[in-house]
Amino acid sequence: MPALTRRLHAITREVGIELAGCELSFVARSPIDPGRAAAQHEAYVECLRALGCEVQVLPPLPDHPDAVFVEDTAIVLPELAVLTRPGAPSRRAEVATIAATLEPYRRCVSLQAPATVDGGDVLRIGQRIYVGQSARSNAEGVGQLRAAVSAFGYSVTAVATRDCLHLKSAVTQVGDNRILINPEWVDREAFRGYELIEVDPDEPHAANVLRVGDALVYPDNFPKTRARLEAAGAVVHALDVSELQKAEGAVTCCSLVFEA
Ligand code: CIR
Repeated sequence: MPALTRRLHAITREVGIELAGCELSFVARSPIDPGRAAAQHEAYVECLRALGCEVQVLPPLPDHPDAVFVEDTAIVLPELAVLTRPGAPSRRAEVATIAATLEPYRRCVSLQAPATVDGGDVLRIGQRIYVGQSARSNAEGVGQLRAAVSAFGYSVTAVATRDCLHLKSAVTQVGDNRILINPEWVDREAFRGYELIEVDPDEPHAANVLRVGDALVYPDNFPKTRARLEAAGAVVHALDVSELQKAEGAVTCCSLVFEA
């Protein structure tokens, strides 16, 4: 029998000129150079391509400074895509263009008011889906997401977060049964059964990793936590995303990666 080949598709969106007008919650506003951010984003796209993704790059969305952070607009599962209702009202109009982009690949269902969910709050590990109860994602959002996906065998669990924007600011998957976590921002107990790697205490923002296949795409400004990942055998592709970090973005938020 021929081996099955996994074709990974990644949806991204170019950085808009208005990035400096982004939403900010836990990061102090500082000057953002959109040209520099765009160059960093291009390197990110190239990294995804080098890791085997077919990358679709959408044009910037005028009047939507945060639209580069496409992760927040959808949860893409093998069986369907759930279009979110982002917690920040300024971001809700981003969803329609992502819906149109996803429709060739997945049946799409939409969360409805009063539900709010940001994709950054949704961590899927196999059939388990964890949803951060942050300022962006509410209990109604958890309920509607559960109703949409439980028929496919997924469990959906709400997880409290603190002092950070999203659940995936605090914890991401870095191996089949391994996660990287900042225990100051989310309780370890919520992830019992997984092997935990903790961020270095000097690098609280270091828990956000994008896993593509077995490779990890990772900001280049967390060397101490990176050393912990590499000591555990991880292959890390480090990128300068410093300008996107000023907009409270990181590496998972700039793409929707799924099997096409
Ligand atoms: C926001 O506050 O919505 C954006 N400035 C940053 C969103 C980052 N999204 C993510 O990490 N999933």
